Amino acid sequence: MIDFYALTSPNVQKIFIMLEECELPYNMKTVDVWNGEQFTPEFTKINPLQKVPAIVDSDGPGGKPYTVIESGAILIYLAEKTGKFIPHEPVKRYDTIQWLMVQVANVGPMFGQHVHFSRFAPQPQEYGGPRYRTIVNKLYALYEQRLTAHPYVAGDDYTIADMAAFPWLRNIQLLNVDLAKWPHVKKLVEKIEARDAVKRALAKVATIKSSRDTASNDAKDRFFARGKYAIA
Ligand SMILES: N[C@@H](CCC(=O)N[C@@H](CS)C(=O)NCC(=O)O)C(=O)O
Repeated sequence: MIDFYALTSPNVQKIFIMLEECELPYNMKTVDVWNGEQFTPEFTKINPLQKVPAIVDSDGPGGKPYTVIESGAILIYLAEKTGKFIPHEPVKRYDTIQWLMVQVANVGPMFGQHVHFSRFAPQPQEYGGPRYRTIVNKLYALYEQRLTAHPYVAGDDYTIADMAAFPWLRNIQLLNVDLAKWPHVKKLVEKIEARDAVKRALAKVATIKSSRDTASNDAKDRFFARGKYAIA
């Protein structure tokens, strides 16, 4: 059985999708990051980075419990555990891994900064605003170009590279992006949204209540590492 430490964010959605695609049984354990539950000693033992997602697989390597943090590492772990959604043929496998890395090293952090500076930071953001908007647009352009030549992010097959990119690429309301500008990205998003496992995953996410809009100012300061929580 897999204990899955979760909430609603795109990085967590990737893991819901993979678990549902692989039909792996799991216990969902929500961590209310908007109210500081990621900072408890119990959760910090599971993930010293104090972020979701994280999983604890009771049937890990050698049949022993094993903990995995970081959405990209969790996707690779589950793909190798099940032999699914990561091709065996070397070129296809490395194509999958490198496009997964493009997502975790660029899309996740930069889209996250864009959301922060456009939605949560004091306005107007004359420096951070245009900087992260530009980076987001350049990343959409990269995926658009890639998907003009290939049906899926890593090539011919639906892989963990798609599952990683999809929750961010479809997050158009939060990002304030018009997908009409990126027709091949739009096509991929629609294709993945139509999958039964993805529908099940998104339905699970929809059952989780986020405290984003109700968290206290102090909890938000801690979440955003600002005010009295800033470290000089
Ligand atoms: N690189 C990590 C990022 C995870 C992440 O940013 N998680 C957010 C979800 S909202 C979180 O737990 N934030 C809590 C915090 O930063 O205190 C991954 O891809 O798993």
